[in-house]
Amino acid sequence: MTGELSPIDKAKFVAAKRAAEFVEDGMRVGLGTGSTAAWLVRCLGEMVREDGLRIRGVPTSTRTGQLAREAGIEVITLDEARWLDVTIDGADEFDSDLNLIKGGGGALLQEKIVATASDQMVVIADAGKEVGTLGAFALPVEVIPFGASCTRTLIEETLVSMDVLGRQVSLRMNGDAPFMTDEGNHILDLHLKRIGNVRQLSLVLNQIPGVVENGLFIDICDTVVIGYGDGRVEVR
Ligand code: ABF
Repeated sequence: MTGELSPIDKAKFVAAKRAAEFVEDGMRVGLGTGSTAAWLVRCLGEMVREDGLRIRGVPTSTRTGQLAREAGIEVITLDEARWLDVTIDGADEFDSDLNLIKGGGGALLQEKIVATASDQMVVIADAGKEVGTLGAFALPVEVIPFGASCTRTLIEETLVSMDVLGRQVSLRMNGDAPFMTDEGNHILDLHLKRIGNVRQLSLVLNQIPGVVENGLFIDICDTVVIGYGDGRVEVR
């Protein structure tokens, strides 16, 4: 399954492989999105096909759903599952409190709903995702297309009153058109550099009409499995 991997892919793979140990027979599992989560789906698929592991997976995006089916994992909806035993997903940044920035892949809304509907959330990441303070990675905010430029203005005005260094906001594009999420929404990327008060920013952003959800995951993640390019793994 792995062949010869670059150090970054090896780090993602070993983190995913270790995190797969959190999954037990009969579990309902939230399946994350992104290149690290894709390794997890492949690992779980192998366990299903070769070890007879019986799980039901709830994907956090269309592409993860497709990958899971191809890997041989039974896919169900979150409503069918009702609740999940564990969700395993990647992240763009994590800090020492296990708070996260997610959404670089554009799937933050389903990722947050699925993670919140789980007994535990395990994040898998290469060591380069760890930061002292969240915010170097642009914070994704999912907004509905209606009035998106007004929503953007309100966000920019909000940032002026917050403890953030950067205030630039950009509309994520896919070629010449705005990027569309699985829910048919747009993503605004907030280039903040450093977020002083993640809890406050998350609350304030979600109060703005037009904002559906933001990519700050606070008090949601229980465990981070960190992979290193030399094959080491650390569980926190
Ligand atoms: C998802 O995929 C996202 O929340 C995050 O944006 C991204 C991480 O991608 P990768 O694992 O490819 O770095 O988990």
